[in-house]
Amino acid sequence: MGCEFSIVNISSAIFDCSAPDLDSCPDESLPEFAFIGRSNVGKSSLLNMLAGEQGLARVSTTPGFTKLINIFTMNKCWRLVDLPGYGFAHGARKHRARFNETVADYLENRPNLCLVFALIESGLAPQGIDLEFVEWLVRHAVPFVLVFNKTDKVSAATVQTNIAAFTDAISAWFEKLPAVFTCSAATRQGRQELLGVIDEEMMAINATSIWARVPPESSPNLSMEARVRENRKRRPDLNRPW
Ligand SMILES: Nc1nc2c(ncn2[C@@H]2O[C@H](COP(=O)(O)OP(=O)(O)OP(=O)(O)O)[C@@H](O)[C@H]2O)c(=O)[nH]1
Ligand SMILES: [Mg+2]
Repeated sequence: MGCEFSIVNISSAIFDCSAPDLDSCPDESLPEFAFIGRSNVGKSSLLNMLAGEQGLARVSTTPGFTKLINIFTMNKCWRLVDLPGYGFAHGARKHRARFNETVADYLENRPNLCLVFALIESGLAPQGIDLEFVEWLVRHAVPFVLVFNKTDKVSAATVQTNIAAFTDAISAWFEKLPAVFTCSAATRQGRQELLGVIDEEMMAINATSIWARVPPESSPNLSMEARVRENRKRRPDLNRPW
């Protein structure tokens, strides 16, 4: 089906569905890469930038715009998932909505979730809610990389200062820090690097039947869900080599 080859060039990007909850998500046959971060941080814009298609995921200046789990299939063999952001809510529901339960359910229980891109606004000093969310990812053993975005809005020196402060604040939770990327949907900075991460994960998943030491004759039948699970089991410490 072509999935064994490099996926850095995206030749098809298709909207699959908007799911209100985990049960409504499509079948688990394809590996998924999800975007998460505070409302308005730029998740939908980054998805469009990676897919190379403006308007694929809806972008808005209004925080809290993405309210559903929006799923897109790339090259017919892997998916990008645009999740609702955290940290925004109207009026009385303010406290409840700090972290969306649907998102938590997806992140904890989606068996074909490969990797999360945790977006952090690069122009800001570490925010409590982002640190809290990263801690949640660590506690729930969700594999993730940090993506400091909107780098076009501030100087390179400010970006580096904020990244250093953020990684310093979370360093006690890791033996080795998660990989850090910088990007901008406006300048397309970071596109090749993030697609490279996806490429590596896809290659690892395709090789998982070898790691799982299943008899060769049964490996073609190993479900995608099982492959993703094996891949995650194999690197449970988040010490990823990217
Ligand atoms: N300058 C700049 N603006 C950006 C960038 N990425 C996104 N934006 C802007 O930030 C705003 C929010 O972008 P979205 O992509 O909708 O953010 P989101 O995280 O999906 O927001 P929610 O769905 O509300 O959680 C929009 O006005 C975008 O145009 C970027 O890299 N640079
Ligand atoms: Mg959005």
